[in-house]
Amino acid sequence: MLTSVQMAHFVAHGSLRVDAVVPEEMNAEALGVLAAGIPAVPYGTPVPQAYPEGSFARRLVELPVVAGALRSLVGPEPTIDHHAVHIREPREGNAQPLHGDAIIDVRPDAFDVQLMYYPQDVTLDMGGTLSVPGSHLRRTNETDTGRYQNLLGQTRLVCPAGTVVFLHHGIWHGGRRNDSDAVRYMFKIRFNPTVRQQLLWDTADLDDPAVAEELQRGFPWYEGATARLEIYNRIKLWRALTGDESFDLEYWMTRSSNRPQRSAV
Ligand SMILES: O=C(O)CCC(=O)C(=O)O
Ligand SMILES: [Fe+2]
Repeated sequence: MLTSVQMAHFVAHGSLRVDAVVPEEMNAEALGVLAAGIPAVPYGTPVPQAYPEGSFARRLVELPVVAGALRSLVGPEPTIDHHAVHIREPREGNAQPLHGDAIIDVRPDAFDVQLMYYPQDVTLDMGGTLSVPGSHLRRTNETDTGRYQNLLGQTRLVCPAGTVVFLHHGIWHGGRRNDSDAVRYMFKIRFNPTVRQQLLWDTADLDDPAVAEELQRGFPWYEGATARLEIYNRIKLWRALTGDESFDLEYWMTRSSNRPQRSAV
């Protein structure tokens, strides 16, 4: 299970990365499995139906660290929205534009999680997935951000084999250009929650001051003032995740939601 500090990290960054969590034998197996392709399933298919017992994908999502993170973020029995094997071809000469996946989405208090699994070591020239930390709560629609070429603080994934990244569905991201001679594989699964996303993680450290520190993290591409709205959005999401309607950072939301109804006359 994730801790509250890790959840706060996810709420601030829009992602959580776990390096080399998938064992070597599975990574070796994955290259063949992903090259052959994993057939699509209908939207909303429960995990046991989408991935039969013993299948590669089922074993992947049942690895204890992966299962614990999913359970913490989307809860038990999520359904598969869709999945896809994403390949960046060797020296293919182009990158994907920056985008959010399938978003025309206005939910402030619930989110889908996208798992991205990399079976190989991904080096800087292999077209790792670029993402923009802290972009997930800033509403844009699909590829409307595609005109942005580079943002300060963006990360281009470089990782050891077996790395899994969990992403909020709103994160701005895109596959980069593969300048290497190797095919780059990534397997993505989007999960839809089927329960309220509230207190699903290991909450023992809920009052740890590191939670508020994580939630207030700034990113270099943010504007001076609008950046504060991102913190505001995170307060809203943290309230939904914890059920604590009085949670605040520096009194911001308490002040701006103050609409007294008591009449003085
Ligand atoms: O290949 C990648 O690294 C990202 C792929 C992706 O984001 C997509 O196709 O939606
Ligand atoms: Fe994408």
